[in-house]
Amino acid sequence: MKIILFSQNKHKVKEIESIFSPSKEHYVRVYTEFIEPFCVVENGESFKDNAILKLRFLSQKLPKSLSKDFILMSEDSGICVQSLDNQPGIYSSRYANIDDFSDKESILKAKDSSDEANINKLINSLKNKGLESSKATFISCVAVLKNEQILTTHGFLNGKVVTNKSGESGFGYDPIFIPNGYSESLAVLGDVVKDTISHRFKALKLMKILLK
Ligand code: ITT
Repeated sequence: MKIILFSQNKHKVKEIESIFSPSKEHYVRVYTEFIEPFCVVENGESFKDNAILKLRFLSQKLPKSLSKDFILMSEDSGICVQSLDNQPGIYSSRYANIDDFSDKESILKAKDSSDEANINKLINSLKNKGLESSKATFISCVAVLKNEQILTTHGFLNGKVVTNKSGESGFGYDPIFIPNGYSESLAVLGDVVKDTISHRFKALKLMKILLK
């Protein structure tokens, strides 16, 4: 299988490459190998909407000859924290730049924020409610365009977010997320464990089955 992946997030790209093709039997190439990088305004209402938006932009921007030879892929993901009304959800990458979750217009204008700022905002939001932890779920939606047909799959990872950071590995909210069945954060558990239990792993595993 030959895949062109849309993502600006180098951590995500690394995870998708190693999960999707651990022994390099398939071949995953990042879109910037073919065209200039471009941004997608992620204004969908769900992970699936946003994954499909990214896929459509990729398909429009790539030369048509490539779309014939390659399967196109995108992914949208985030974390839903139960005690915070399932925020930040689809807005996980811009969480620290959102002041008011009821103001949709300003949410759509907010830019992505750093992982550190997002984590600190989440920790403060929990502490402001007098909490040291909350149940939380990571969600990933993988979208693929193959032979002019769009396919999507989802993966979920349940656990809890805590107010103390630990570990260096991974990205995003990994230092404060402890998966169910474990006592350490994803950032302590490391790539080998994360890539066999993660939301992204589960969505990609289903996608591999659909693509067979
Ligand atoms: P692309 O859209 O270019 O792929 P992105 O980082 O903007 O990259 P998303 O819009 O899907 O991707 O936002 C995902 C955000 O959700 C990410 O920046 C993290 O804050 C969080 N997130 C998703 N998966 C995660 C994971 O495995 N570990 C930690 N945080 C994660």
